[in-house]
Amino acid sequence: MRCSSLVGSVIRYYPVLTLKVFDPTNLPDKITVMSTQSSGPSGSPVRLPGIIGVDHIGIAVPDLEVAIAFYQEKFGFEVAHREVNEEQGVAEAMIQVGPASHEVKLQLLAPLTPESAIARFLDKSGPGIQQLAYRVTNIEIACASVRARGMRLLYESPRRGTAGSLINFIHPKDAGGVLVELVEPAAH
Ligand code: V0V
Repeated sequence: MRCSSLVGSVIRYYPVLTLKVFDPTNLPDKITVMSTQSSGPSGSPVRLPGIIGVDHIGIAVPDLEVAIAFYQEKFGFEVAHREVNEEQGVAEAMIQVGPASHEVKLQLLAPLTPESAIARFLDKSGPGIQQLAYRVTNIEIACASVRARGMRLLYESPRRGTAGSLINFIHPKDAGGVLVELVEPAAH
């Protein structure tokens, strides 16, 4: 096989490998996102780039203080972090379930205004699980891949989430009826 046709075959069948060869400055996530497929050549699933676990489960509550007292009294859970996010229209508390600081947390979300997403959720469904948040290493890359896989994101660009994180959401109608949040924690 001539050299040029060999190179052509490599580019045609191994685009990810080719990028790696010609641009060594690309990080693994950046290479992987070039593959917009959700399954590999052998049919095996390709994980959404950068997902490293469940970050938190968001629970809509009408009153934050009452909800915190409930989780403290009934489960003995500690509050790890509190803040108000005006843009999202929420007062929130991150609840630590066990002793490890990096584990999945509960996020209690109370509405600041009757127009907020949490107020609308409470009106329609009552208190309960409102969202599932996956932690990602790079939100831009994860979002590009979500779009490439045909799922709608709620925001054009990531917005500010808890503790300086960056967040975006996949529409529940595109995510099996679950409001999925992608969260890239702030660098410490
Ligand atoms: C709505 N639907 C849901 C849902 N909310 N399904 C599952 N889980 C939810 N949480 C369904 C709803 O029943 C409808 O289905 C359909 O989706 C369209 O709903 P909609 O009438 O458009 O409802 P809205 O106007 O309440 O909007 C829903 C969305 C809204 C998802 C667009 O909640 C939103 O923008 N959420 C993203 C922002 C957010 O949630 N912020 C608060 C958390 P049918 O009836 O048509 O079948 S802030 C946060 O998490 C922070 C700060 C952080 O983590 O750092």
